[in-house]
Amino acid sequence: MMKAALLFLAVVVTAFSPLPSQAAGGITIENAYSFAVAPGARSAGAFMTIVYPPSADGTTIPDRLMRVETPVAGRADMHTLLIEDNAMAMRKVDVLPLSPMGTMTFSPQGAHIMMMELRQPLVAGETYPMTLIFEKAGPVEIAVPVRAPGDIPEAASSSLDGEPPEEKGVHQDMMEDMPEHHH
Ligand SMILES: [Cu+2]
Repeated sequence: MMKAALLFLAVVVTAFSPLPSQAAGGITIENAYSFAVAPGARSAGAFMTIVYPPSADGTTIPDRLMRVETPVAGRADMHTLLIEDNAMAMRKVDVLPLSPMGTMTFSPQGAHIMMMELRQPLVAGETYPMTLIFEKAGPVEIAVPVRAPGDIPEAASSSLDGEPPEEKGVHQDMMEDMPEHHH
């Protein structure tokens, strides 16, 4: 009798757990989003927070993001932002080591996932599938909600230390300023 009740409770809890975060191998993806892009756009960014157990000694890399796949784009690259000659520069990286601290945030103002050769417009209110492939944890599948341009999720923007959400992320600015960086 007791066992049956517990089983029922477990099923209910599973059914009502929040949809946007999926876990695999201790990795959870939170607050994933993209901004809507018009038909004909060739590229779009994807942003999210990766949450996982921090390394025990505070220095070891817990895992590494090896690859990102999505059916909506020909390819999905990982970009980091760095200061180069006093200007922000994007750099494509083949592998992204996860911070020992236990969270890693992709944002319009920092590292991000850059989808290239878009196969379809991203429409606000819709979601699209994405798979993040980690070295140890393996593939983590998520559904990425598409938001209106500049509409950064509250939970994500609060982690930017009170910085006001910008109309355009650094990425878009740079795509316009740096012709050689048009993906
Ligand atoms: Cu980029």
